[in-house]
Amino acid sequence: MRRSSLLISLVGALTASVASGQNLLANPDFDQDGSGWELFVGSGWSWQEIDEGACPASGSAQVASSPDLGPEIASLRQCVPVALLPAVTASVSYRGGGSWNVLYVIFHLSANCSDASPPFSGSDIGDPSPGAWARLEVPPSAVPAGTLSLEFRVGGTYGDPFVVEVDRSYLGVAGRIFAGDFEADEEGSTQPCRWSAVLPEF
Ligand SMILES: [Ca+2]
Repeated sequence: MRRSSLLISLVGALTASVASGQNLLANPDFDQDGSGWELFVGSGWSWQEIDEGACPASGSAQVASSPDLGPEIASLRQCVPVALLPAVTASVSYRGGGSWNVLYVIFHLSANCSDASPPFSGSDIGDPSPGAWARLEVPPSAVPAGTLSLEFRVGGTYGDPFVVEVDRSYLGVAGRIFAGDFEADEEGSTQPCRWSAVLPEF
């Protein structure tokens, strides 16, 4: 086997564990709690029984802002250890928010998103959406060599205190395929809340 063919085979084998439409985030739909997520900047955050698609078996997160070197900022994040990903894309739904709201995917050379000055892969910025859910979409970006973790960070900024709600997050190699999973309520009963929806990405 030629060296280039061997290298391609090895890379293929090491990335084969991540399907192209697989969501790499834990608890991306906030179905029953806020596990897997942490506050980055803000006065606090909580899980709430309000779902972006009114699914009774799922909820969302609510993040309250706090002053950060001047403006009010609210930001929720999740760190995902990765290896040898060729590219990544991300999206999330939000409601409310500040004067501008943003989704970042941040590359880290450490495995726990602890780099002091990591390069930003990409971002999407949205206006305040007080009455309806809106969506932020980060286009596919190549993952630099040496990246060991990805930080998914969503939030907003405003001059006055504000609250932003977050739901239906996605981080993957290719675009999102399904609008949701089979959400399960507290009794374990699954509810296919979004399987009749038409996906706007297609
Ligand atoms: Ca949800």
